[in-house]
Amino acid sequence: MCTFQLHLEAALARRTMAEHFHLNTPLLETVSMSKRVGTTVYLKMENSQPSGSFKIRGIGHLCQQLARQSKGVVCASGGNAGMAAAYTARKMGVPATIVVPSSSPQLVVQRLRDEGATVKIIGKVWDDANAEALRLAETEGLTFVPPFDHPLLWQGHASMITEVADSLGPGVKPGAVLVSVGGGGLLCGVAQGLKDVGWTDVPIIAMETVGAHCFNAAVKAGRVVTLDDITSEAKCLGAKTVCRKAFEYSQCSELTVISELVTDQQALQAVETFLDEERVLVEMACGAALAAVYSGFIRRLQDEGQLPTLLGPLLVIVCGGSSVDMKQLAHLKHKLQT
Ligand code: PLV
Repeated sequence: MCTFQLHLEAALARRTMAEHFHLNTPLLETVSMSKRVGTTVYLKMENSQPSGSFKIRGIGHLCQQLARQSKGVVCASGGNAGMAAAYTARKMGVPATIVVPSSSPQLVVQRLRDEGATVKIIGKVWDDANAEALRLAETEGLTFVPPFDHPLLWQGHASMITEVADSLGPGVKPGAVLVSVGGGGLLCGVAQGLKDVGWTDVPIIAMETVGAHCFNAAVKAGRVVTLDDITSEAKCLGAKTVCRKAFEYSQCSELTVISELVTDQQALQAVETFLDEERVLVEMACGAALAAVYSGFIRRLQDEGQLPTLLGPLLVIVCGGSSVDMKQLAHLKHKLQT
């Protein structure tokens, strides 16, 4: 390739980077969580992204690559992937159709409409909505935006780890990374990010709620399996089948992935504690990861020898989520008490 072409490629790459839709989010040290775990805990505040969650990283990146000439995008979502797709589409001047299951709260539907999306409510769980999104992509010629299963999404999500490496500076490395798992896109992005920055020895703790535990079920079965139903209230973790790449990461010797479950009550309690102590409201999908700290799982993993007693800084991906407000929080509290 000639020098001119190389310069052109580099300039184009820089332009693509400069045009990304996500923000470089803050990395905050939390004293109250650090006290609980006995090591410094850092929060990667993905809740502060436009559209309310980390999803904008991968979906923004994917849409830039695939939807520039699109007549419209279609995305099936528990809520947050849809929010990211609707936001990105609005910025790109492309129409967005978001298909959500009936289990998504009304406030999500309203927020999607506020973003300018056409919202369709189809089926009971995300998998039903996804079948409709695939059908619409096919029949209407729309660009299909998958919420978790695509290499471009993982590449986009990986940027959060690169940012963490920049924020921590040379010579500082996390002792472990804590993430929530729905369909496994965040897990794949974090795994890729760890590889990108040479942190493959940093274990990933993958958290799900009981009743939305497709990754844990796959790890236990030794193969990708499909759950019969989603019974957890953490609806944004509610994919019945985890993506193959996430399962492969759990099996590969290059990385350590520890899969753990919490109850809905623990995830909700974590949301409340996080609100009280960090003054930030996130949804239960994110609470699943936070519960690993608040419910003592990290300490237990240390006691069991799965994590070192002298653990380096714990990195918590605060994945965020828009499917929550005070009314929804009260509703969930009431539902999970009875
Ligand atoms: N939510 C997806 C999949 O739902 C969605 O459509 O929005 N934290 C939050 C706040 C999320 O919204 C999600 C995924 C996750 C964590 C898990 O990410 P994943 O799916 O990449 O593992 C069915």
